[in-house]
Amino acid sequence: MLIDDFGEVLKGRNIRSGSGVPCSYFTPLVNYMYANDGMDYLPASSEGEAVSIAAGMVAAGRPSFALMQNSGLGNAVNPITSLLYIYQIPVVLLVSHRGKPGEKDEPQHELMGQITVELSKLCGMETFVMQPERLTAELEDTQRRKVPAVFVVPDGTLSGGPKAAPIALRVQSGKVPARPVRTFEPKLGREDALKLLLPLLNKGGKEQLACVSTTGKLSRELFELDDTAHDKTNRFYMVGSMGCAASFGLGINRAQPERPVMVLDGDGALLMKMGTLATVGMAQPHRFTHVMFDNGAHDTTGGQATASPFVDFESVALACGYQKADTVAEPSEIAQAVESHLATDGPTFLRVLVRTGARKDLGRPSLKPHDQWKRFTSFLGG
Ligand SMILES: Cc1ncc(C[n+]2csc(CCOP(=O)(O)OP(=O)(O)O)c2C)c(N)n1
Repeated sequence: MLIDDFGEVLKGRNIRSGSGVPCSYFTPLVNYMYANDGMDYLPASSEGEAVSIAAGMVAAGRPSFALMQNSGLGNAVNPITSLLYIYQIPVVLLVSHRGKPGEKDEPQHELMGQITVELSKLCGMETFVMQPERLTAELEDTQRRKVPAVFVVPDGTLSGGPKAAPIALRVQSGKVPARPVRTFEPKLGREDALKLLLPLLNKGGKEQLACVSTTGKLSRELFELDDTAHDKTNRFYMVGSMGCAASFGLGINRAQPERPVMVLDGDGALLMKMGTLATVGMAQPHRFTHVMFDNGAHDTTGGQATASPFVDFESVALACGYQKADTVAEPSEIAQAVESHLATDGPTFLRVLVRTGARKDLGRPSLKPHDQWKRFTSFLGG
């Protein structure tokens, strides 16, 4: 199928944006996305991140795809099962079929080639082997039913199109000035620190912020603090897909650049998908405040240590292209620091040091994932 024809099919379904980690089978599509005005392609650091970016774009009203090599399907299984599937987010997944049985390919693709279609189905995805003559109808049908779907793309399905512009690689070192060494110690637990943020999260107005909170006890606490009546429509509690809060928030801001997005992350979650800091730095979302609640632990699962105390996140975020980065631990400074980040042209990064531990009677969001999705997309106007 010539890529221009495929592009027309996408446009016909109003799919004009996507993210991904490439496979050579998708070279025509990636080049096409860059060459065509009105199409938006954001390269991702990992396939799971691409899924989550596309999900954020869809949340904000832009039908989107995530493309990947089938070897990357393994990297994306968790966001597919615990984000797309449970919330029923209609992202179109394009998965190449390296190692297709009967075709000669390299040894690393052999097993994944045999299980790609089955694996996709096992992940709860409606799965199609892409056939040009059926594509429009299948896309139309899955979009009408608002379900995620996987299109497995055999070798040679997409062809033609423009050549890629050469990469102009010119890097700078030493961009992050040395900062004075300071030491911080946490005074508050995560829930008490979250409490300080509520007035900022709940500020109404025309440009009310969208808040995406990470998996684990942080989201459970935030929900219990003031959303048990289910009226905080600007919240998205990411109950699974650990590490994907920032990429989801990035997708939202990509689709609605004027919408302020605040991501409430954990140190374990952020470390799991640290490549996302670079993707955020590349994408430069201007209204993007990334707040990491750092307790040096996987607190939710029992307080096991993370590598966070060894990492100077401020420097990492700045080195990745964030415009501002700070660390804060004093209770009297937390809300002010967040407020100042919200007022700054982003992306910005704030590390909030907190103590481990949570209350014993902590519940879980009583809003079902798909109801949460409907509430959030309607807040975003989608
Ligand atoms: C992919 C994946 N691995 C492991 C888990 C189990 N898990 C749930 S929450 C969590 C800890 C998250 O740590 P962090 O982001 O630092 O947040 P905290 O619990 O400390 O607030 C882990 C490991 C998971 N949900 N998903």
